[in-house]
Amino acid sequence: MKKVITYGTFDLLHVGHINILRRAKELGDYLIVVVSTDEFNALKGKKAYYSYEDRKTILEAIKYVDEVLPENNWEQKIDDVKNNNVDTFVMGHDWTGKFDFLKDYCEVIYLPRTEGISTTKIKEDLGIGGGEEK
Ligand code: C2G
Repeated sequence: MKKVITYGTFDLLHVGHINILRRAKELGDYLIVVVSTDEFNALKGKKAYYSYEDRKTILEAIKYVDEVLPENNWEQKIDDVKNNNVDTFVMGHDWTGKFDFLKDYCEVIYLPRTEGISTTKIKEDLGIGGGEEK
């Protein structure tokens, strides 16, 4: 069974998130999504609208997603890959190069982002104030 892993905040779920989750799942048989806790988001300078628990519940309802784990820090990726026997790591190309250190442990693939949508854009368009989110 080919296992794929990806990371993110996945706040205010939108089609850009769905596109990368679908494409990540297409690369294997089992997709693990490691979603940022509220505490880790604070480290990322982000404040998600939905709590970690709600973002986890929403992700678990997506047919492409097989398992959701918490992302607590920047340092856990190697352990996550090893402990879950992951074959492929996937992120949007805004992260290109940033996780190449994982190439010693698994395949690393950066996929094009979906243009024209982001959590920040949603907040700004709604006049909620975007700012820190991509
Ligand atoms: N994404 C995308 N297209 C968009 C918006 C987001 O493909 N229009 C992708 C991002 O590239 C990322 C994933 O969706 O791979 C989740 O995006 P975010 O929730 O913004 O996650 P991020 O803040 O990039 O956190 O350790 C890694 C971090 O947790 C990644």
